[in-house]
Amino acid sequence: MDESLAVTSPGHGLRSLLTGAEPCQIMGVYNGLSARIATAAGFPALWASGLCMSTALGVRDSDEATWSELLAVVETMTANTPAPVLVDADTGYGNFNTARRFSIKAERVGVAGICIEDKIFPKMNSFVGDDHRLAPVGEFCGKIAACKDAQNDDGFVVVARVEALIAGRSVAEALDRADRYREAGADAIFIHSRQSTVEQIADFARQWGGRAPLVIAPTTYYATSLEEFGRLGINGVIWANQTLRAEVAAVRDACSRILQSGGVAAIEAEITPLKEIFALMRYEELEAEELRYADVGAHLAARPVPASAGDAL
Ligand code: SPV
Ligand code: MG
Repeated sequence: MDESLAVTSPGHGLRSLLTGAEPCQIMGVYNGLSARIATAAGFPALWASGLCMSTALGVRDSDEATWSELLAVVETMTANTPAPVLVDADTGYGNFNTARRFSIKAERVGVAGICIEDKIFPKMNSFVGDDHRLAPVGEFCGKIAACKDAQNDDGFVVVARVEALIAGRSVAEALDRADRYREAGADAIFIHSRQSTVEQIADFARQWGGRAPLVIAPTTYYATSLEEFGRLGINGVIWANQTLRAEVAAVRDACSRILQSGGVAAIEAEITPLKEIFALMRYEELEAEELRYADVGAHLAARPVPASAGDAL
């Protein structure tokens, strides 16, 4: 990556975060509200999680939602954050052509980049079952090249996600695939593992040796510190699904307590006050703008219309 690129677009913003001195924390979100909350909390970049968006749409993370349904959700995120959004593109929804169409449309809705994984469509979430078939290397390299060729902004980021370790293959195969994807044009590599410790990722990262920025999602090896990830040469850490899981826990608890007690008194002090919701959504901006445009409108309406007005019609 070219570190000298100015931060002039979401893609350039993400590039500079992925080439910083510390690993960048990328928060998983799934709608406009969660994007807004994560941004307000201070996360510099967001992950539009396929698992979380699918779950929030009431479908499974096995390409049950169409890519246009998902991009409609992603658009509500980019409308609610100035932070760069990296969107989970699953396998690219078919061949090189569907992948590049997704990529083009994702760029149009304002994302910083896409992350495309080397599995077969329809893919299954990496934590479900053991049937994770990998795409042929050449076919996946073609998808990466097609997405790179189709980008409009030179900062747009294409992350190649290596699922070899999820599929039970060796670190050597994961490294080989990652390097070929880098040569095909990938700007960064997402190496995924579902082991409960960091060893497998550490082994990969040491041998990778910084050939391109490395991104991980430590969902199962969550006990490792950010500092340790930094020492291993990891550039981006995606907290992929914790927001959704926090929401499920909180909403489930509220629903059960309201039903059991036949009222909301017991939880009122624990849930977010409406005034905080209004502040989060910047209702005060709407109020101020309403007054401003009433003034502008009144001023324009009071102006005398020049005698010639309308002659040209
Ligand atoms: C997602 O958040 O949709 C991901 C990450 O792809 S994972 O669920 O860990 O596969
Ligand atoms: Mg996903």
